[in-house]
Amino acid sequence: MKIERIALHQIRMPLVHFFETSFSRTYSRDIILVEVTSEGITGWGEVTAGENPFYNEEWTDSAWLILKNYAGPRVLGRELDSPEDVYPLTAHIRGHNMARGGLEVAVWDLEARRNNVPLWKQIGGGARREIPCGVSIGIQDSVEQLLEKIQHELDAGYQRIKMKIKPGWDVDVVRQVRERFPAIKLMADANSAYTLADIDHLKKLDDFYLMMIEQPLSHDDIIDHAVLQSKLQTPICLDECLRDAHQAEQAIRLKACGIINIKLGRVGGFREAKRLHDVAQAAGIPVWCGGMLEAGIGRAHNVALASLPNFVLPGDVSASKRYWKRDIIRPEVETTPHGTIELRDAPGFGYDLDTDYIRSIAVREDVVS
Ligand code: OSB
Ligand code: MG
Repeated sequence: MKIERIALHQIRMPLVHFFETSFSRTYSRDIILVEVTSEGITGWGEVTAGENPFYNEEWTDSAWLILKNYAGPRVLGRELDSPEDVYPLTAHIRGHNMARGGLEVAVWDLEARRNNVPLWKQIGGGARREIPCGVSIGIQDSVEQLLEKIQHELDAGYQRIKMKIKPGWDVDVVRQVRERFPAIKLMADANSAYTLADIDHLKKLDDFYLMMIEQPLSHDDIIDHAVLQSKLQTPICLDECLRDAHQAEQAIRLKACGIINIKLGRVGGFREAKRLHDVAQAAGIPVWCGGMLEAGIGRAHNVALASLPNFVLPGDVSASKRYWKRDIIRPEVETTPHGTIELRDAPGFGYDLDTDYIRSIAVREDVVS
């Protein structure tokens, strides 16, 4: 397949509720959609970079420039044997996995459409027909608000609750959540807000039998996580610091984690996500699919990813309406009453694009040359 055209569309979408992590509060997303065309068939990808370089080094504007000036030109006009070729073609670029990944996943979607198969089948997934779903709940203005939100999501059927923590919003808040909800599957995500100096404080979280604590230490650290894990009963789940399968293999070897969060953008797309999945599976480490407040394309790609065999824990993949008044796909992503998302059998990522709506919320568009 030869990629004949690569178009970039940046859209702006306000969130239904702000989302607060230890690093920032987000009210509105600026998302780049990547459209790739070959022989009249089009594939779509979504770039998961945030609006600021606070989760990792990437943000919407950096991703735009990487796609336009580096990743796009390396793939445009190339004869590809398979979507697997995109990752090595752009590997000369250091970092910027989310920009590279937005293009890579678009080529996978294109290949699935060329073969007239659903994306989950194209990537070798389909181990389950329903994806178990959890929710990620941001830091709130009050504990009462957090408790209400958790109750609301449990009523909707979600299978596990992830709460964001940061210094000043951690042990006491988790204790109150546990008192109110003694039996739920509960976990906490710190987004790198602590250091090894906080070991004694973090050890208090062991009292609340959390499923895991996600990325407590620095965004680029593995070694200190290994030290912390040796002192904690609660499994550590790594997110930010695992950018490829090799780093996951190193983290597993050092016993830095018991669980891994896989995000398509963070690792540069499906090829590396699958490799990371395989490394974890071989080591007996369960994985789950993380989220980056995606619009419909990224959300649908996550559903496909989460159908691989070792995605045995509920992911941060949830219904469109939790994020958007109106999503960019039809139908929107919906959950069953028992907190799952069903795979769809339409070719590619499985949903229709609402192109009129995308056009109406586009803030810039360009083609790679
Ligand atoms: O660390 O998993 C994270 C959102 C933005 C940046 C980082 C993270 C998150 C989430 C939200 O937890 C997951 C989602 O609901 O999309
Ligand atoms: Mg996380």
